Amino acid sequence: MCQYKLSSPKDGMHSVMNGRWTLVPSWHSRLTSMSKILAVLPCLVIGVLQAADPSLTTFAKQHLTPQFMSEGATFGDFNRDGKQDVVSGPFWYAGPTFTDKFPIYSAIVYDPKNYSANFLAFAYDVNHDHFDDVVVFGFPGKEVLWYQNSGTDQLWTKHAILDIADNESPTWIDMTGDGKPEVVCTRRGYIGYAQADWDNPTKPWTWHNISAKGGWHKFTHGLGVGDVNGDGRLDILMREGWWEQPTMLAGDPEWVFHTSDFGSGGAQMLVYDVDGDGRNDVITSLSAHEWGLAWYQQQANGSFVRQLIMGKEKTDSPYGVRFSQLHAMALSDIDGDGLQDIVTGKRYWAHGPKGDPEPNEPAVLYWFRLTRTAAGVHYVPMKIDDDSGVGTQLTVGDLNGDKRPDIIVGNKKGTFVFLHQTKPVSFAEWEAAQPKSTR
Ligand SMILES: [Ca+2]
Ligand SMILES: [Ca+2]
Ligand SMILES: [Ca+2]
Ligand SMILES: [Ca+2]
Repeated sequence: MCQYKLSSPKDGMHSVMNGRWTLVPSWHSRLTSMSKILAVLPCLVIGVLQAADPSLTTFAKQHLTPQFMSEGATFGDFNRDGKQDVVSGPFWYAGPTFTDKFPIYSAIVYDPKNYSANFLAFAYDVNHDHFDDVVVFGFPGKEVLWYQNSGTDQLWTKHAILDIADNESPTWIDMTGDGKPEVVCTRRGYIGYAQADWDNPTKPWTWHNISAKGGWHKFTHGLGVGDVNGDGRLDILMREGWWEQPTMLAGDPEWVFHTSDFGSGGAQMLVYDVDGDGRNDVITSLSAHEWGLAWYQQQANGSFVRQLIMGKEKTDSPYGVRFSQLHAMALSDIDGDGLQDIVTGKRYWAHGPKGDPEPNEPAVLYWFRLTRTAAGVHYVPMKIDDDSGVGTQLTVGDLNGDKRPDIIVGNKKGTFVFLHQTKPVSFAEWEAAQPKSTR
């Protein structure tokens, strides 16, 4: 047994970091004529003064393993060396190289035509010993566990959080605002959350219903947590609407339900003010096993209007891009322009090589760059890779400490890290690299 080498503890670095460049492309993309350039000359001068030359965002791909052991992945500092490490399935991979792996539990390699028992993972120091532990959501409808970091190369101790977590996009987030995360999912037909006794997180966690009983089951798709109405409290979303977190949670009051049509059930539902009008909007995959990506623009009266980003037909996208099965989503400001972009991709072989639309098309990974112009809001699809895709969870965060967001994927093609890189280019090179409108 050997102990992980310790130095400079650095806990809980999971916030997505904003980049700090590409000011130039953000306004350059808006300028298509000299008249426009002249009209914004004062801003242009400021932009030139503030910004470096334009940069292209690319990602260096690392395939940590081709073996299918999970459909989620995340990161934490598991050996307390100040470097972020990757975890997916039974192994964590030591940063910054991710070439050495260490076991958490006994590994099972699955046939990609079947399913793993590890769908999502989150890193958190559950027992406050300064070692990040790992929370694992198993197969939909099965248990949620936390694995206690052994601090050695010995297997970690397994603890129960919840016997049943229904829904295919359950999550781990501080929804109540007490500074500690909860498990949010559905269970036995109710939406709710599980809370630890943080003085002893190995004790059974307490489940709280927040809804009336519904028809939700273990394979129900689509779930999100975000502040839909902007009152500072996080609400819960599913495809049929959202539940408003009340001012007080004591006594488990039923949350007020607001009906809305957010598609037929996607993945992680994201809440963000896409158009910058002060009202939060909703971004979601329209169907986890079929087609579609949209944002739902919140109106002044609280209703939502669907704005399609990508659909079933190539003509649905202004850039002619289409792919199926967006079963994992995340928000991150990939290009550092201050606007949160979307990271998603195609789930590879969700139901094997013959199930669902186009299971054998390239397993792509994309970021969709949010762009606001005088003409409105749109997303520019930027391809990252075409031989990885997603599973049921992807994580975006700064793995290597350069303050630029990296991407981690675990799925039936294995475990992947995509390290963010920037390449200074000329305006002409930058323009040539941009997806072209097909309209
Ligand atoms: Ca580390
Ligand atoms: Ca709220
Ligand atoms: Ca808005
Ligand atoms: Ca951005």
